[in-house]
Amino acid sequence: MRKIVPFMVAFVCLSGAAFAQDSKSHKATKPLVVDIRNAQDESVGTATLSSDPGGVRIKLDIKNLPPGQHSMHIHQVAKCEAPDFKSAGPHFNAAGHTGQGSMSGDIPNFFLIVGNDRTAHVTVVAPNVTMGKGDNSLFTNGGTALVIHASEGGAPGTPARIACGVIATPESASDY
Ligand SMILES: [Cu+2]
Repeated sequence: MRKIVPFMVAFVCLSGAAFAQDSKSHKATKPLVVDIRNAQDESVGTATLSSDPGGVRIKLDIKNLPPGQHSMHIHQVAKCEAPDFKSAGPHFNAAGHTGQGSMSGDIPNFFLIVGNDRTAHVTVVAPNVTMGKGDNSLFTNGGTALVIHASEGGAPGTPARIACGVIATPESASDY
């Protein structure tokens, strides 16, 4: 027994050091799970955000949304107030972003397709944003919001906002 204890102490120290180094180098890539809620303030699934070489990867696991094709964007304000989610503000557009006809929070050529079982499981990369520092970070000015709109082809103009998830600055804000 006496011989085992020093060995275990050494092992714990080593693994602790390895963990510290690992978490440091992966700070910006730590996935963030966003709870998405509908106008009745019920959870309709999650979006798992992670850093991607092409921007921010968004893995959607949706349940209980109306079937059909929905547009989805990142909006400016980290506030989702049911039922209309106007609180999320306009599309997120970083200071100085001059993408041709697109805003930072747009996800070009993407529609969320919800099946007849009211679920969707899809991953998409938002190309004009990051989870790091800087103007186009999702965490700039306290965060942003993921907004899902009603099916296309409904009322003219901008389709209503039917679901919203706060992309809040992580508690470890100093990491960003
Ligand atoms: Cu939108």
